[in-house]
Amino acid sequence: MNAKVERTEPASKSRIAIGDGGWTLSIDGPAPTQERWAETIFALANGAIGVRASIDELGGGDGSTFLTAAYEVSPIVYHERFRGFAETTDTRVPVAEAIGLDVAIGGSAIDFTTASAERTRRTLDLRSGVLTRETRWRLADGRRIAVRAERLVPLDGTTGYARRIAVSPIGFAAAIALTPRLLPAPTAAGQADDPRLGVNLHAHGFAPFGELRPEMVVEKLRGSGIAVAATQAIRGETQAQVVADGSISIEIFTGYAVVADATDPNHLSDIAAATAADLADTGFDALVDRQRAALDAFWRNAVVEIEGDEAAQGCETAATLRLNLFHLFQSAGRDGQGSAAAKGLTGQGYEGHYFWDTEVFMLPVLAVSAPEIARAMLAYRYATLDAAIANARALNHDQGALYAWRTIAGRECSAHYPSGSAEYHINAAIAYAIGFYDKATGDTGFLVEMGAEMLVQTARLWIALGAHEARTGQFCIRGVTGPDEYTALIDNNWYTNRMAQAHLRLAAEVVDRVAAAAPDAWANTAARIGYTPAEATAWTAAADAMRLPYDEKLRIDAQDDSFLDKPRWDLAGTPADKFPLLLHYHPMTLYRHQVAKQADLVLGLVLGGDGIDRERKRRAYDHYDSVTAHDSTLSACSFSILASDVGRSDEAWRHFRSTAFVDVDDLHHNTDHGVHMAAMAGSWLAFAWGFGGFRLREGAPSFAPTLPAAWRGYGFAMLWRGSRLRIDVDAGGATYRNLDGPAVSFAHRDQNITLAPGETRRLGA
Ligand code: IFM
Repeated sequence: MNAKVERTEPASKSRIAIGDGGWTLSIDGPAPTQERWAETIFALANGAIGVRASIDELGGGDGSTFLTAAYEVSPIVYHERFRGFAETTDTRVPVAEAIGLDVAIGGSAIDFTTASAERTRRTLDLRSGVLTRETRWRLADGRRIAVRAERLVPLDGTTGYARRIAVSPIGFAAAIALTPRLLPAPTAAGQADDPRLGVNLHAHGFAPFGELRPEMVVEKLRGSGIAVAATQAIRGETQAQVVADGSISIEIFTGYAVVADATDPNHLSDIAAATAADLADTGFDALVDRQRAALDAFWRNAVVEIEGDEAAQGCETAATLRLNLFHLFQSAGRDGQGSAAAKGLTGQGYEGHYFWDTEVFMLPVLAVSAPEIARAMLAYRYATLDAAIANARALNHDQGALYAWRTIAGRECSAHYPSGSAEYHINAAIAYAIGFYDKATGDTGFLVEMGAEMLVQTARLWIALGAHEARTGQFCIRGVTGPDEYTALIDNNWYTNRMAQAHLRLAAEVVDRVAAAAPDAWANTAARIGYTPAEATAWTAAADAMRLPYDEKLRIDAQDDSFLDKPRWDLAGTPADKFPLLLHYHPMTLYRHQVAKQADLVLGLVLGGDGIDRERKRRAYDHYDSVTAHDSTLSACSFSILASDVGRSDEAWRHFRSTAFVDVDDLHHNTDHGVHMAAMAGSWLAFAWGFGGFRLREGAPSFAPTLPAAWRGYGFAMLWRGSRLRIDVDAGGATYRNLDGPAVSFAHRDQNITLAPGETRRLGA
């Protein structure tokens, strides 16, 4: 075990209080230094817009609002630019701020920066999706007012949000006026010394677009040409004579419009105004009802129940897992034009980019809880397939597609290719997600329309990149970087090769299946992309001969051809303040050592561990745990899942908590940049895949549940090909229920089970 670097110390001491049986979460305060953390944790989104939980009265000007479709494109400035380097980067920048509220009492505007918040409580209700904040202010003149602000972002993907704000003078009567504030977009955060944040946009960013108009902000990004308009509609009287302890309440509806290559600012304003007006016509209460219905549907599939002893705070864990799922559900794109970014829509971290996180960690969770969203995420990748083909050509591959390591619009945005463009495993991640989605939904229509073509183009890349070695005949993939970003440009990364192997087999299988299911459609696609059956033969041959390095001396699978020969980094002797290593050591220093940033081989054994016996996995687990810094939040969940698999239950629990509480406890000290979506999704994977032992075996679900010592029982559910399967685990065994939908088949350990609609089966431990 590598306790020295384990993230268990919360940076945030302001704990979250749980209510309503684990369905509401509240933050009191917090201390001013934790304000950015609280804003992130309770950010609301709907895949098209994200709004941080900023305080309305203080609000505006610090980057609270993001739109999926609003991103800047700016040049990457290199001192030495070589051929094929990424030329520009996309940056999701904060847009015009409508979050602020001016309050005037007796005609004088209140300056809330001189007031003190005696009490602030934010409460997020996971069933209604409403964030409520109550603040009691002591004003500079000693009088007190109470503010209650409710907020929701409609989950249907509207580019807008709704608020209801009530202000009460405590113990005095007064004329009160409320004026919603609307500010131009603030400047995006610069990168400084932390590569996990944004870039310096220099001369880029928003500029006014069209004539200035009251109550409307219209701006255009100088680089991308994307324009954004924002406006508000109000319901209720904005001024009133309020009796002592009475209140004035208004509803504010903010609408945005975002248009690429806009030429007419008035058109943009009209769209924003219509969005705000639509929301206002519906009204806050009706929006809450709709929101509740959308969330009810999600929670029916995304069940998390934990029966825990008090010491383990079972309820707290369940609520945290639900919060993580809530973020995942609300952040993912619904329209096929965007997906789920590493930070969702909650902050400026990683420039709002999409990485492999989306397909390996997030999508499998949504495929079994909100499959229509998973489909939309794959549709986004399909929409950027041409950019992936262009990217492959830029890297001198004469066939196939290589998805960008990090991107918004599809172009490669990574300026540091050793831990960027060299991470070819992103192609396998997308293929894996297609395969998982297909198995979970049986949506052959998706394969016909998009999936098969994506698989073909991405499979071709492995053939362009790798080769059968003359001496051994093995298919080798050289000069790539695996998930571990402290080891770069190596040969035969086990994870990459294993995933590529599965990818090549999947592509061959899907092409056959689609050709049989939709011969005409497939004939058209095949002709358009120049596919020939000889390609599938080559894919299968490459998969069969794939090199998967193994160390005979240590009797473990090797991360790559050279990793195990390098000197080990002294993790235990590295001072705690030198983590994450990436902020303190030159990358080349790290590359020369046997030290992993994150799960690499271990993730390979989770996703591609079929046919590898438990003892061999256990030896690998022990070795790689001892050389992993866990400097990426993507690491802990894979370690937890493999630890469960190999019977290291204490370790499974420890890593589970590191992934589950990553943002709630700010374990990596940067939740203010945005939540860690992969780790949040990973917490459910560590729960259902780890403790529940879920895996795909020959295309069907299989479970091997274990019970963490701290709990009396737990339950989860998944949608599988239209059936809602619920699994409850306790010390005596597991109960499986087919809650609704057709008969469903799965394995419980080695036993094959089919449950008829409505059937329940209890199976021993
Ligand atoms: O995709 C990850 C990568 O694996 C590690 N660095 C952060 C990226 C975004 O989460």
